[in-house]
Amino acid sequence: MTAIPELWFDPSRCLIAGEWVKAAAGTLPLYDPSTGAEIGAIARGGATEIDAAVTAATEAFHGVWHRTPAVERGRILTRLGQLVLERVEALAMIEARDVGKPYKQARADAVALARYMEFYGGAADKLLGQTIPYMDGYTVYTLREPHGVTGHIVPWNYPMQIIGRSVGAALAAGNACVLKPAEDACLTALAFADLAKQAGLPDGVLNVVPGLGAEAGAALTAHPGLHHISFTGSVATGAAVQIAAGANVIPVTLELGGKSPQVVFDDADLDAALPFLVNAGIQNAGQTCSASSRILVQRARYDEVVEKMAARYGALRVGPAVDDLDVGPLISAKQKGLVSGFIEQGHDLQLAGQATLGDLPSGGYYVPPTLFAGVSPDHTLAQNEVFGPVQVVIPFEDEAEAIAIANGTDYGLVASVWTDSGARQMRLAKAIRAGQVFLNNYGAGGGVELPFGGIGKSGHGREKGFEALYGFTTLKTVAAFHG
Ligand code: TXE
Repeated sequence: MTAIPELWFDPSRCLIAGEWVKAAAGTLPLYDPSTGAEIGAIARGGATEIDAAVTAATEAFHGVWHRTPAVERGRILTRLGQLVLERVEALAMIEARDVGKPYKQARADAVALARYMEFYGGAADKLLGQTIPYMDGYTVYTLREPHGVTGHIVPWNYPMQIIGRSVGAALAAGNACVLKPAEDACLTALAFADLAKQAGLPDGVLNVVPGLGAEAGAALTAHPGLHHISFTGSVATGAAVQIAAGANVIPVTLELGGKSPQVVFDDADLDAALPFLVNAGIQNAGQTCSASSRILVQRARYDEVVEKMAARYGALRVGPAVDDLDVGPLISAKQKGLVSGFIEQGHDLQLAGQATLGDLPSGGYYVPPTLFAGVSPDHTLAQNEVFGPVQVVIPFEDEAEAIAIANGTDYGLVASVWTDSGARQMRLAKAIRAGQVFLNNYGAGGGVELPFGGIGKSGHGREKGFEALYGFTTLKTVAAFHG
């Protein structure tokens, strides 16, 4: 077993009430996706640790955090952002090892985590209420107040970014948090919580309980002491989380992935579009909620787009995270099985392009990035989230058909439109059902300022930007009668 040299804390413990504690059920093995080797152990948190964490958060909320001035909460988050920046290289190395993410992509996540702390640190004291003109003799105003104790269930694909957008906003709004990171990737969550302690976050305001979804995750969602749950993950688990939250009548924010299209019209600037068409599908080995897995191309440019995308696929380099190539391994043997199954389901399609897997560590969770063309919009590969480096190209005739195909899945997270026509850009931006629409780009650099979330099976509620802050508060109306 090779330890991870960058770790400065014991990864086999939970952080509860400011103490690093062992889980009653012991530990779970930790694997390196690049090699499949066991490289350590993480805590197997369960109902006992979750209960202790919710109790600690409740006490910290009432005892200190709720009464900490917004400006001071902001200062702590800003300091935390600074500590994250000072540790960027270490955090990136840990994430690369834990998630199998090529180093530069992991580094970008660490920088984004710092940026979330800067943004929400700066926003903490700008969360304003309103005064409402009302009847003579009254003064009416609204207060934005924290929910109390918020639960955060985070997946393994972008741990640092998702913790940043969710925990960062919740803390800025004055909530105390219980974070359940994914069993496949919890190291940077623990590192972040340790840095938060160093930044001066009072004990118990942020508690981290790693563990299995069915154990720690289910215990958290069912806990009657929670006041809000933020979940990012699969549709099936998200639905279960919503049902559990319903039993306690608390609000949930769900971000459940997508089948996001890029729509390429015949007047598009293809040279500008091409890098985005492919990168948005293979970044993080396709394990991105906002991955673009459907490329819709108008008939006149269809052959050209397929040919150029296929050439890029042929040139993609796949390898261990530390080699920092274009595509790393998938997160787990389970995910490799899922994605390989999807690729097999494309046997009736045109295999337009595929990367070659070279000499790779035999135990690593690699799949070849794969491009299918001539795909009908109702094919299983055009309807279901693959969550691997697999894209389909679908031809269309005109604008009406493009809109119908773009909107023709259960999801609605992100979309982009490539066209020179300003009028068409405006029409498509309105017609496409998605939480974010990009015109002549994809993702806009993932800005922390930009509200993000889905409709349909992609979930509900908004993260990032100020919208997330509103979501982590409850609005109180105060009506004073003074005659
Ligand atoms: O997800 P889960 P998995 C999609 C993607 C992927 C599929 C399966 O399509 O192929 O989901 O991935 C916790 N109560 N996305 O199995 O189960 C779990 O411990 C409470 C898209 O990893 O949803 C982890 O912390 N929590 C997505 C988190 O939920 C539970 C990102 C996600 O796990 C739980 C990840 C339970 N009963 C996967 N069961 C995106 N939107 O980007 C599990 N968890």
